[in-house]
Amino acid sequence: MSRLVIVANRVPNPRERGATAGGLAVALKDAMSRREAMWFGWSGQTAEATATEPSINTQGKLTYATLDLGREDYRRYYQGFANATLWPTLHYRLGLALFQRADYAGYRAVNAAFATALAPLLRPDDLVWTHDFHLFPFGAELRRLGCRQRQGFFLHIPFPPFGLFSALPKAEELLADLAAYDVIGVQTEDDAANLRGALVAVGQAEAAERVAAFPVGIDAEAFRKLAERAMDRADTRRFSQSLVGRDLVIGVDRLDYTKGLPQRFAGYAQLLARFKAHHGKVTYLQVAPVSRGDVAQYRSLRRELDEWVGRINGQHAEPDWAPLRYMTRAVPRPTLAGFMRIARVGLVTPLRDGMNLVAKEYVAAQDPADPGVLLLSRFAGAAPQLPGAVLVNPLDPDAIAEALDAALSMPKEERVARWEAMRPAVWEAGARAWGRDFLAALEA
Ligand code: ADQ
Repeated sequence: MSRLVIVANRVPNPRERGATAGGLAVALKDAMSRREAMWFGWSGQTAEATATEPSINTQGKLTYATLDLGREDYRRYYQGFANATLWPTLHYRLGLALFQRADYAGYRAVNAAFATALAPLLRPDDLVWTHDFHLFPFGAELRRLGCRQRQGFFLHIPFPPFGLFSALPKAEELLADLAAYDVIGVQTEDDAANLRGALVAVGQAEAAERVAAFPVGIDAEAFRKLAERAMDRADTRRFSQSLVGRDLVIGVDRLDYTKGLPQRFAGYAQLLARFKAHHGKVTYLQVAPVSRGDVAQYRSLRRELDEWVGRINGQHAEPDWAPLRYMTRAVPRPTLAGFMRIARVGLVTPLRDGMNLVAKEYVAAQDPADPGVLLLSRFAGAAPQLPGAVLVNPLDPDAIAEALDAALSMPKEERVARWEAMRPAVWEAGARAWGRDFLAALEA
């Protein structure tokens, strides 16, 4: 079996165990545990200048090869072009996208520097699998250095229609770079159609034929066990007791403007204002660890959410009941799994999301005999895969309130039927199937 080389912006630190917020690390674990593998990318550290030689750390069959980023490169490539230009654009939020040529130059320079650092470590029959929007040009940079290995690319976030993407200066260059990859994977059929359309529009019809959808899944059985075992944990029991019989609604997201949190809070406020039956009977816990806290839009979102929390609790709380509990810390996975199992409603309302693994984790965590209801944005990549979810338009707080009312009042029979309808997709289209299918396409 040939070695698998995973290239991603961020390589997890093998010495750091415990809570990681971020879908990529979760989804790749399985693909890498099965063969000899190397994980190459940024160390997460900054230095005076971007390193030219990776530091190498081998643990059994897995080698970590990481580079520190220079501070200026970090600002231009990571904070700038990746997070302030591509992230909003690919999530259909052109109004939030900032474009600066110097950022784009930094983005290209880091992609080139990464390729120069990886090339000497490659063996002729390696499979190189590059991930996500940070690294569109990476494959083309490797080709420029004469690397002939099979190369795959997977985009974890949405790809919008060409009319929107083409507003991005340098859109054509980025699309042309994708032609270097032998397989180009995206999450959904909609993303695939959009990306094919864009490639055809810029004269890359041949590359368009290499685009296919590979929806990311989770290790559902492992998450189910985690959730079941969590019922015996002290933190789960303490939390459960603190609810004193009230129904729990749970939200778990990185604190990001794509996740629809202000609209979600507005929807919950509408529920409390319009559906008095739930007054004093429901608790909503939102866990939203701060992410990209050094990017301006994320700081203003955080302030906006702080205000919402104060307003909702200020208006609706009773001395012995706070309708909304809000945490901006990461929570360890076992604790999170237990909280999801206790929750009567999983509230997952991103404005756009490549896939959204939290939706699948919520389904996996449920007790089959008495499952909760998944309330899901129709704009999450997971929506077409989860037919038992209650689908909502995440931009419409009234609709969120009505869906919450319906979910909280739903009889057990319907909850069980809906959960059963989602079980096959969550278990069978899991993390393992995703890695296997993508690698099979890459090896073909
Ligand atoms: P993310 O935008 O990070 O991922 P998501 O798919 O929901 O979103 O994955 C987040 C992961 O981090 C989940 O496993 C979740 O449990 C965990 N997590 C979230 N909040 C947490 C918290 N407070 N504490 C601890 N863990 C937390 C990107 C794309 C997604 C795509 C994934 C995978 O944006 O659309 O599904 O990659 O491809």
